[in-house]
Amino acid sequence: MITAYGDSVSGNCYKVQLVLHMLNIEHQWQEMSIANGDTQTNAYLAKNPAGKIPLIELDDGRVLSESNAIMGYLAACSTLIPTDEFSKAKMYQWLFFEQYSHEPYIAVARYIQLYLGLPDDRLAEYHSLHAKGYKALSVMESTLSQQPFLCGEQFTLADIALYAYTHVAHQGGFDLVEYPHIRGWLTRIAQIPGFVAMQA
Ligand SMILES: N[C@@H](CCC(=O)N[C@@H](CS)C(=O)NCC(=O)O)C(=O)O
Repeated sequence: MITAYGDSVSGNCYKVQLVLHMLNIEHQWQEMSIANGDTQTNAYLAKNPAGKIPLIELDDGRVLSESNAIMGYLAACSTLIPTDEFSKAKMYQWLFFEQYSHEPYIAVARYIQLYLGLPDDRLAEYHSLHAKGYKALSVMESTLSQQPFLCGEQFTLADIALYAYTHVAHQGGFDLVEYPHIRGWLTRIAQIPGFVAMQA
């Protein structure tokens, strides 16, 4: 049995939760509170010295961190990973894009607004994150104007990775009104069997 450590309101943890549910993988969910310091205890740091969630632990004690690596492990041999080598590389293209060009802006703006309540000393940073976050959304919008999912016709881990923070981008002050293809894509993903909503 896999144990998944995560905070249900974190997008990175939600990616793992979506894969576990969409693939119907038996697991235990260990709810963690970053605010209460659960990621910084000695016991947790022994599992992940980086002090970050999500993390999964296998029966034999092996642990794996980094949301996109965890998804890759859980989804191995499933239809969430394309078999064609080029499509698989496209999926990785989007996973790296998510970590470098999307999450650092959209997730951090959400953190400053939702968790910190927009403190004055982070307002300038918050606004600079918007310019870069909207750029990432434009890249997605352009692709999704031509195909139903990020890698084409097939729903893959790329869609799950980018769904996680895009669907709550408004909580970071992003308005998707000018991104109709992203909005259509969000609706399509919410209809996929096994989909579970992020905990409010
Ligand atoms: N690149 C990592 C990011 C993990 C990460 O930053 N997790 C946050 C929650 S979304 C965390 O654990 N923060 C706790 C902390 O920094 O103390 C991933 O994709 O898993």
